[in-house]
Amino acid sequence: MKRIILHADMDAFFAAVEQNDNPLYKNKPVIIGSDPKMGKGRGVVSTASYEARKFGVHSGMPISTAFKKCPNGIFIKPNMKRYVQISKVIFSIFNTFSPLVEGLSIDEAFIDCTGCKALFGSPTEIALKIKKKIYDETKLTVSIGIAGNKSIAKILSELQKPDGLTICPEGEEKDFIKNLDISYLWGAGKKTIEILNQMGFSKIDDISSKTIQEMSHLLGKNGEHLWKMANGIDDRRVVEYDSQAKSISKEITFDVDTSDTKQIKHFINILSDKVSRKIRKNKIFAKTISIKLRYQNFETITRSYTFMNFINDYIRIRDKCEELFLQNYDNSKKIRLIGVSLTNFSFSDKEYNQLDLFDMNQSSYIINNSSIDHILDDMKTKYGCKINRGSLLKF
Ligand code: TTP
Ligand code: MG
Repeated sequence: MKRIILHADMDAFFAAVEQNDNPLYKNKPVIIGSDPKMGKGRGVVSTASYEARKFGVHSGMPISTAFKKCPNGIFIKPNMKRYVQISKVIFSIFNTFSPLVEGLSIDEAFIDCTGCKALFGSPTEIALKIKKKIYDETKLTVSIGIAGNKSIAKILSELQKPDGLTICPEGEEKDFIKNLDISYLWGAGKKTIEILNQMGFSKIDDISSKTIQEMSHLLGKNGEHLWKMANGIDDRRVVEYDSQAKSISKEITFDVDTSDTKQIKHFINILSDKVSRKIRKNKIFAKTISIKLRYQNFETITRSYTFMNFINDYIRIRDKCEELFLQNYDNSKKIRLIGVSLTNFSFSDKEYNQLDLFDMNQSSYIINNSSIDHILDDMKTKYGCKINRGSLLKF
């Protein structure tokens, strides 16, 4: 089935939030960043309202330069707490349209709407609904690009900012972007653009008209990547992951408080399976494991362990959680809630398994179990949740 990917990016996010919160700033050049100190400040601009951009002010510019360009601008220090609060509202709106939302930053996300047609209408209708809901709930505008893959959708959301909506018809990806500047390509950093400009590349077409071998010869792996992007080729999935999430956790409150170690260990098994499955699904590896125990009197303790390497397999997560539990549980008390969480992440597309060098006697055991993890992940995807490890069945 053809994919429908939306890329949504809020317009002048920090500045727009400030303009909303203070009506005096509306339609004025607002510059978010450090104190300009009358042109002597040393920080940089976080972002600028579209009114300030007309003076040539933009993100990353020294605040002293911004002051020179726009001396009558309204300079405001960032209020991250407020922006995070609004970001949460926006992401929860994205999630009402699809479970597959991949946050890229505080104000932008990919939303995979493949299969959402019956529920929410055509891709354009979905995008309009998202825009309206965001506006209704926050009074902010968002620009959306719609395409069959991530990189084209991302380029498209930029094209008609602010309050834009751009859709690329299926099969026209390459033509749609060919006349754009190479800086639009996702993955073309400042340095790469400089190098490409020096080589005479300026439009995306200058890259797509070369062969992949020529681009690889010029820029190695990045050359191949840019060639694919320039030709509208991008198979990367939207991964259900909030880039700002710093932990993945699962917890359970017992129906009846318990001190039955066997029962608690059984639930540690289940929680370990759930968190490990979630990180594998999102191609995340974690280094730190924590358990949380809440006793009957609500006293709560958390205990953590950090591995030498990044891991994502059920067995090591479960074994360590059990160990942490047995070492720290005061069995004179009943437990009300138990939780398992993973933090300290690394992202990788590689399905590799780094083994703890100091734990080589466990190596084959872990490799075997990792293979079982992947087989079970695949089977669960195909056949639902009825298939499980024996250890997760009744205790
Ligand atoms: P962007 O989405 O890159 O920019 P924007 O939302 O301000 O403007 P646009 O309409 O072009 O999307 O970044 C989102 C927020 O992240 C931005 O409002 C402020 C912050 N930010 C920085 O703090 N520093 C930076 O260099 C950039 C690019 C963004
Ligand atoms: Mg933005």
